Amino acid sequence: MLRNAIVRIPGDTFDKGLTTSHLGSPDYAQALGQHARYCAGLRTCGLNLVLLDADRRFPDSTFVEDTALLTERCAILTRPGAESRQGEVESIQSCLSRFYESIACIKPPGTVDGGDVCQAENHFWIGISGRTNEEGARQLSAILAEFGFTPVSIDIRAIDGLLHLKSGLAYLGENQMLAVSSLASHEMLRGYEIIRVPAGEEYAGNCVRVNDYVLFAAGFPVLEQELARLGYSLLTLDMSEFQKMDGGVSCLSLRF
Ligand code: CIR
Repeated sequence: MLRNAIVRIPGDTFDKGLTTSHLGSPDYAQALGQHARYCAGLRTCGLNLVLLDADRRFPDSTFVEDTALLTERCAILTRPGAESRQGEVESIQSCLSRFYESIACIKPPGTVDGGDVCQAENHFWIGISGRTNEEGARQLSAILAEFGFTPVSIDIRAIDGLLHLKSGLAYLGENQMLAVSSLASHEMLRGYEIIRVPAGEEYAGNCVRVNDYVLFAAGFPVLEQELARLGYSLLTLDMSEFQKMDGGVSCLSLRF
């Protein structure tokens, strides 16, 4: 059962963040509205929110997921792979000290983005990507193993279109994994029931199960209907302005 989420309001420099999407510049007022509705969605899932102020020094800082990994047994501060994002971690650290007695951290030269870490119960997949390097994955695995989890790394650098592992992979609970086609047949998913993201709806593969609901990006009707048919209760959110900055539903919060 998840109880809390940390979120950060986008700053007015949001459009200066990193992106590869070629979808145009985000509209700030619209992004604020979408963020507020995202927060309302988390509350509907039963979470208490820690709402951090906008930090205009860091354009990507609304994507808080990348700055930490929070589990029921431990908290780990990451070290984001993009240099422009490394300063985001400091304020997350002070926020986490309210919830966790001891906090581990990824040390140089390791880098990890939280978006590369996918948890299914006691198991973790760590994507080695353009952001998370082998040393970061090694450090993170060692910490997770110490707390009794089973971590494995998967190299996604050769897979087109995946910024992070969770750009194309989500654990929905009850042994069901949602995966884009480039990951769906991977041997690391053996033993799981795979729901394939339909071609053309890859962006919606980044969704997130929060207690009784799945937060899901609006505008991807085939996958939306399939998940509804499987019995999931979807909270559908307009994410257009975050998509322009390569961010998905999971990226906007740290849930624990
Ligand atoms: C970045 O490139 O770092 C941000 N513009 C988007 C981060 C998205 N985060 C995520 O997928 N976990």
